[in-house]
Amino acid sequence: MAKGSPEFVDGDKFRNRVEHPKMNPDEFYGYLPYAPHHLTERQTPIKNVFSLNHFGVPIVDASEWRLDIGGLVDKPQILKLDDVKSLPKHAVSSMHQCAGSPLDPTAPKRRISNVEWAGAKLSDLLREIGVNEEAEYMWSYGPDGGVFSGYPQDFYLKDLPLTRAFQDDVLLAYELNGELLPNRNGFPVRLFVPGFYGTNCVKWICQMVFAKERADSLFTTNLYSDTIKLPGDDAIVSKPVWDIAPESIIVSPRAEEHLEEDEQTIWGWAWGATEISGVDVSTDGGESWQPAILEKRSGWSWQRYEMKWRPRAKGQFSIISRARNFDGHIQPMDGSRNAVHTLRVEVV
Ligand SMILES: Nc1nc2c(c(=O)[nH]1)N[C@H]1C(S)=C(S)[C@@H](COP(=O)(O)O)O[C@H]1N2
Ligand SMILES: [Mo]
Repeated sequence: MAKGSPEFVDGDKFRNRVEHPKMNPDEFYGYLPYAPHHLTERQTPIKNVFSLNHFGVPIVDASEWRLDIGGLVDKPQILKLDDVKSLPKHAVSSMHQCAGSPLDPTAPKRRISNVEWAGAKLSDLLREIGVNEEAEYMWSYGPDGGVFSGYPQDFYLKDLPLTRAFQDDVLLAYELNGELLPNRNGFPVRLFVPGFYGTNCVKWICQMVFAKERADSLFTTNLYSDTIKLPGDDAIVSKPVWDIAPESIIVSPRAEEHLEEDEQTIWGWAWGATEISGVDVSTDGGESWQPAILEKRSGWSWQRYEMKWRPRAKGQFSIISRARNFDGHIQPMDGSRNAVHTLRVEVV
């Protein structure tokens, strides 16, 4: 029996197994329709919102969609779409970011969008179902299965600490930028956890289980689990890929752009699980840095920064942006998913 398959968990936690929906496509599907210089708008239009699907895209009929809730709760139940829509509707504008390939977790991929999600607050539902005190985690299941990197899986399973799940900005979202979710973004209902990497935001969510322990499955404790070494300690510990690390991109100029020798505006976006406190920009490949002007964070949205720059000569320049947060965490130069964004331009 494969870990991460529903049989791996107590049978009585799974009263109503959802059949696998049909998938189109029925294999890994990445939709990455932009380059950094296209991200000029504060709200990313749906056509430019990236999408990542380990097994493909389930096509779920809204009238047949069910959310089976069980485990350590007072009132296990099966919800329909109308039940979710009958809860007060709440919108959250937020950064949305993929953590990158779980097979190459230190490679920066810059799969990002800044969008508005709307739906029910998960916390409203959690209060209604009466989550028991001993529960520590919420396991979320997507109905999509298949083979990922050689591992067969029946479901896409993730877990969330309940301390996070109870915060009232976590959504069972059914709208993206004011429209119904596109299939690839989780129609009809997906989880959205602002400040957590996209991998945690289970799409087409069909089952939630409340448990004392973490879910031991392919996408929880195997993949999307960073190994880190604590300072002054030889032990290697693993850390789930939850909070988004501080990061920034350069929107303008674009890579390989030819610039005039007069004043330029270098600008872009910065974000993280907590507010970004500063962005520094280098125009000489990291030898020197100047602070950019940075707006304050509003909600969970990305923050715009800009810096004026007057090139003093013709030739090639390497531009880098580097964000940091109030805890002093700063983007590394390389070797990490949130490594700095660097590009070259030519002053002519
Ligand atoms: N059920 C399910 N949920 C999923 C995934 C998936 O493959 N299956 N991919 C995750 C990953 S890795 C990311 S980055 C986000 C992408 O969300 P989006 O396609 O709406 O941008 O969905 C997450 N939720
Ligand atoms: Mo992702």
